[in-house]
Amino acid sequence: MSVVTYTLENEIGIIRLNNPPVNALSLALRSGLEEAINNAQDDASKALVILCEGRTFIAGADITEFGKPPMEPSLPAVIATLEQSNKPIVAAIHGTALGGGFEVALGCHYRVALSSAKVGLPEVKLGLLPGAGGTQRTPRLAGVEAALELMTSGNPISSQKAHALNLIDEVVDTDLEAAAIAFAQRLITDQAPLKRIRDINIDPASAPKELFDGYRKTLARRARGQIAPQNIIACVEAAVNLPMDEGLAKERQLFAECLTSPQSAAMRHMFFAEREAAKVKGLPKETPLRPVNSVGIIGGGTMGGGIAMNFANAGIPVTLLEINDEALQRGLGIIEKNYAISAKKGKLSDAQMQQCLSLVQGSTDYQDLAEVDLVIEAVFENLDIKKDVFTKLDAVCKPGAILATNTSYQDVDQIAAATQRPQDVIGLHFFSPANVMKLLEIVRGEKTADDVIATAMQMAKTIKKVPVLARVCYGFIGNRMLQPYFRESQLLLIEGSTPEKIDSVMENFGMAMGPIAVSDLAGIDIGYKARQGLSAEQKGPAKTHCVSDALVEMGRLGQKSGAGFYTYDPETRARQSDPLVMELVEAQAKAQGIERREISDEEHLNRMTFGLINEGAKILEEGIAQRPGDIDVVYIYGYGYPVSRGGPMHYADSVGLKKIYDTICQYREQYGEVFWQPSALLKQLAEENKTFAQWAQENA
Ligand code: 3H9
Repeated sequence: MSVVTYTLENEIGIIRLNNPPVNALSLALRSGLEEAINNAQDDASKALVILCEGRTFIAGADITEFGKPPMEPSLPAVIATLEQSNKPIVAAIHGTALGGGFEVALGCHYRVALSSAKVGLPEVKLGLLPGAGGTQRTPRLAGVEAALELMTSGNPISSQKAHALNLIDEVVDTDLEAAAIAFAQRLITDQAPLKRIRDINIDPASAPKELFDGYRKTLARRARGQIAPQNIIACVEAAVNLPMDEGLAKERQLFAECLTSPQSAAMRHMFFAEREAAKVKGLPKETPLRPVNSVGIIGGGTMGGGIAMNFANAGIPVTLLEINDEALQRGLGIIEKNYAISAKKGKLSDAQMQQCLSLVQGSTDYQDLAEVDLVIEAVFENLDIKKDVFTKLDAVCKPGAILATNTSYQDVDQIAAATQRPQDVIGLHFFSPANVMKLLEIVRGEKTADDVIATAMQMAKTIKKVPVLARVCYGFIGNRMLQPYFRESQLLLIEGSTPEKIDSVMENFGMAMGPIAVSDLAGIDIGYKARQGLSAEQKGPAKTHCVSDALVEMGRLGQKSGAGFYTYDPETRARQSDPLVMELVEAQAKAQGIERREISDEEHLNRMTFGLINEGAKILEEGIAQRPGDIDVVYIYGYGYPVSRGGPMHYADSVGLKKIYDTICQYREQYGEVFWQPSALLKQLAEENKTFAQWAQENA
């Protein structure tokens, strides 16, 4: 079937695009569209309408084509053909008109959209800029500031908002096709002029230099180290100061710079990795799903409350269970407070807040969970307590209910064994704050049923989470990998570094926060408490935890006590260095017989990032994660890893696995096997000169 068809109906030429699933601008679509426009110039049509079949208008350039040799006609050339048409062209937009798709619409002379449609230029999220005239045409229609906002945020806007910004000419509630045809008919009747956006001039007074400077500064902070946002600003500046064709040339040049950058490769990798992660190997697409129309949550603490909010936000009623009335009221109070903060920030209306709150009911009686479809346990992180909760759930919950644990470390199989229905038990590991963080690790136990896994993956989408499937091991994917990362940060500290140095190396790399600052945020006492009762062997070498232990024993627990590795301003929570900490580090180093030395930035970076990678490779070889891309998704959505690096495993591929393996072997010689044991998979791939991405393809 052809991806582009053309019909002539009463003087209107209708061009239909049909390239499932999202009408991406593949070579076939570009050529077909160009040909249809060219042919229509000489036929009896007086106006043209571009319509899309399926669920959406064009969702953009075909991202799978990037990185391959370009194929003619290019998208800018097709859009030039559209714009130069001597007959008016109307774009009829439903679903989403994104990126190159919206640029096609901007190349048309008019745009009609359904009220449910969204338009946007999300290229920045792929490390790109709108490269088919979007940076030049958007500010001409919507003004410079709105265009900068649209393109540097990458967030789509509603058709109503786009209408208010002149980006859409007419918004209709139903029957888009009829409305677009009627619009075209009116153009013919009125002999309306061809409205070419290129003919609009931008008033330079609307775009003072300070506006661009302000954006440059803000984005340098918000999107640290990223090229695309800065290049977008340069393109919009060109739109103001240069004639259209020169502006387009500038856009081409800066688009090419982005496209060939490792940043864009990393972000495009993430786009596909996120979608791939939602798929479960070996599970047929048609696996039946269990209903999730009501949810019970056990534990009304920060975690349980946050989880409850996700379901209430999705319109699913929640019963929140606490041990007694006092704890319950406290839990419900926290939820109310969180909603009030969101409402104050304008993220939801008062009516929406009331609607969400009405969906959360409290209870102190397990019997109230008898009829719910899904229960999520979010109680204290202790195996015996969790097992006890599951035994109780097993006694009251209806057959077929999914019983989930939010544990971060505990053995899901042991928890499942506390019930008579281990096939219904699964791990749903939310990340704190659970109403904000996008990641959801879904942990399948040995006996978890396929339909429970499939339902959990689907449910994650319903509550707007990014799901990643894991198997059972201590810490699953994300927290297990943290161990060598934090271990190396502590070793670097005692061997010669400082908290500031360690954090700045990782923050310059792009991490949202360095490991030492994260330890302070999480609370240093957590690890300390976990170590109590362990044998010396279980605790591991003293030099990995002696500084933390000493800090806790001084009452420095991290941010919550106002001091940890850093001290914290009580008002702003800004961190400050504390000479006392360095005195303590030096004393501990002495006690451990360590001669502190100068450590290069490169060694800092490699020891911490290679620690993550080596553990990630072990997770793959053990089958804990399905794919390297899944690990990348975990780190980017759950641990503040920079998206422009594509996650630890993509970063590993960009560095080269042989280099990483050789360096780890050298660390093993230097620091001992107790810290560095190279993964067998890493060794194999290094020897075969392969990447994790190649391995993933071979094992798809
Ligand atoms: C661009 O346009 C550059 C230009 O400015 C300049 C050029 C010179 N290409 O997300 P879903 C696949 S850059 C190829 O699950 P949804 C996707 O991988 C582009 N494939 O559905 C998935 O495949 P699979 C700017 C694409 O309903 C399937 O379609 N545009 C593309 O949840 C379904 O996707 C964007 O960045 C694509 N462009 O969401 C928009 N888009 O089934 C990117 C999707 O094998 N797309 N696929 O896993 C989206 O944001 C969402 O896909 C969309 C639908 C909102 C459209």
